[in-house]
Amino acid sequence: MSRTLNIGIIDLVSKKPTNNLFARIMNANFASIMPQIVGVWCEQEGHNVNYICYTGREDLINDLPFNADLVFICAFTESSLTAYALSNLLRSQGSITVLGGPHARCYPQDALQYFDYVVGFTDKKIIEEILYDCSSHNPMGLYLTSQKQPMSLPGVKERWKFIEPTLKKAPLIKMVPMLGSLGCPYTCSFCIDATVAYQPLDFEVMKEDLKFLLTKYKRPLVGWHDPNFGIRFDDYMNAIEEAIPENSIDFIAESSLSLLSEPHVKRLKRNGFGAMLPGIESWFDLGNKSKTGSKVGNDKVNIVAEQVNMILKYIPYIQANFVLGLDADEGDEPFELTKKFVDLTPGAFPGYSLLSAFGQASPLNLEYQKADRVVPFPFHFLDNNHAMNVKPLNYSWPEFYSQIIGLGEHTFAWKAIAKRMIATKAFIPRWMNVVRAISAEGFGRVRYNKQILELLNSDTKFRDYFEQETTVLPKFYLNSIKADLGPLWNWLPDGAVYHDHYAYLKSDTKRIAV
Ligand code: B12
Ligand code: SF4
Repeated sequence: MSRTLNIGIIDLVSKKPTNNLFARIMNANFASIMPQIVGVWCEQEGHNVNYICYTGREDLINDLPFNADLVFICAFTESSLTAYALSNLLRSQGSITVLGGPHARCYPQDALQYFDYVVGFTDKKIIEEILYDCSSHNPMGLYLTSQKQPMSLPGVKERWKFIEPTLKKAPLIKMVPMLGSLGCPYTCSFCIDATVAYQPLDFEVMKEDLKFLLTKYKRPLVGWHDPNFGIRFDDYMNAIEEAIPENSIDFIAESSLSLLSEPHVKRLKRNGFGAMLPGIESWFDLGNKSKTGSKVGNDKVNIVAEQVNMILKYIPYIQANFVLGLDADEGDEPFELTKKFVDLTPGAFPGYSLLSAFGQASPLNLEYQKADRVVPFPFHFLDNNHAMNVKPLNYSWPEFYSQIIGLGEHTFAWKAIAKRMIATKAFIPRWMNVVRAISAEGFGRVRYNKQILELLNSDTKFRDYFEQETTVLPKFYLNSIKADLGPLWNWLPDGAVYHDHYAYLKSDTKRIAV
């Protein structure tokens, strides 16, 4: 029997301290599932686990597990610099560090410089290997990944000891994270799951978990983390209907429009689904996932708006997701059509993401790297909003920023906010829409984008960086990282602000050569 280890697990939901209203209400609800699962697996192997979900409200440095032999950190790319600094600090105290999560999947080549282990697809065997080896790998970490996503994962019941303290930090809404499937049968070229096969997890575990939750909360709220919820729609619904009384749990899920026909939506409503997040993405591309086929432009807007309004008759909260800056977009039309969509569907909240090439997330990113269109913005800004790291094909940078500012102003004008309030009948969805519009996501983002446009027009060095004429990072970005990291800035390893934005292309070329 190997020795008992003290294990620390840090889930970085936030990359910095925050007092933002939306973050205070929601961050604890955005905890990831995998760090909790890793906790369960480590305890099953007889180790002691100290789990921390960092929501931006805690004193992170003070709470760090300094006595840990091994620390797992889960980070999105936006929080990777925070993770790098934490790893450096913890290693200086003698801990071995492991990075998992979206950043590790997208940028393993970079992360290996700062961690002892970096993991991709993770099953229990991978964790057992790390627990067994548990040794320093410096200056280059060890990269471990399974061939595919795990076939089964511990459910809510086993993760409860980590879920409960996390949700105690959520003041109003308490959302339990659940997972029913991995991968996706669709192949949207920009998506991390475009090449990951769809697989449902065990429906029996899911049924047990739903029953268990009813013993914990009077009316639980479940947030499904499935990349595309409801692919095997009838199997899912049958399982929910067999497990719990009708409409006894509230559910939130991300699903594609092609799955949200009226009979499906009626069944979702009967089963307590209160919020859906369908991806529309573009008026000129990706018609398969909205089942609009060859219809594009204005025709697609009309069909999709009608469907979204139909869904809103049954489901009180809809977030319609768009990707801005796709290659299929050109001129004013895509933005004008989105404004029209906002007017036609006043009850829906539009979620805008800037086209982002997250390292090796999808094969399309290779094409962007080959075409030399990737701008090496520091990871800290790669959150789909604070930087677009793919040079737009059909817009100059100022044109593009003018368009997204115009769209933001239209979407978050007081008139639009009022129309959204009137069209949203349920209390929490109505106020959630207002909070989102007036905080960082709405007003804040318009303000931020105006600042970027102003700098693009007035500061030559800033513009040169966007135009790939220099790789010298503008002060604007450097100062912002320093401010966000606070005392952790001193622990950020030298050079970590920069990364090789061709790493995926280089590793792919090497793979082909081998
Ligand atoms: C569910 C989801 C959410 C949920 C839940 C987030 C959460 N904390 O888990 C919500 C809606 C809150 C969300 C928010 C955001 N998301 Co999101 N989200 C997803 C989605 C659809 C599924 C991810 C998932 O849980 N899959 C199931 C898990 C089990 O599988 P997996 O992620 O592949 O993880 C495997 C391995 O990576 C590993 N692993 C994962 N975590 C860990 C942790 C440890 C310690 C270890 C050892 C291993 C490990 O094990 C898993 C099994 O093999 C993905 C897209 C997709 N199709 O995958 C985007 C995705 C992860 N999100 C993304 C982004 C950008 C965001 C936001 C920044 C968007 C925004 N601007 O607000 C925020 C950030 C939120 C935050 N900081 O917590 C990007 C991340 C890219 C990146 N490199 O950072 C993705 C990939 C989508 C995209 N744009 O391409 N998201
Ligand atoms: S439908 Fe969603 S999860 Fe599936 S490939 Fe497209 S974007 Fe990714």
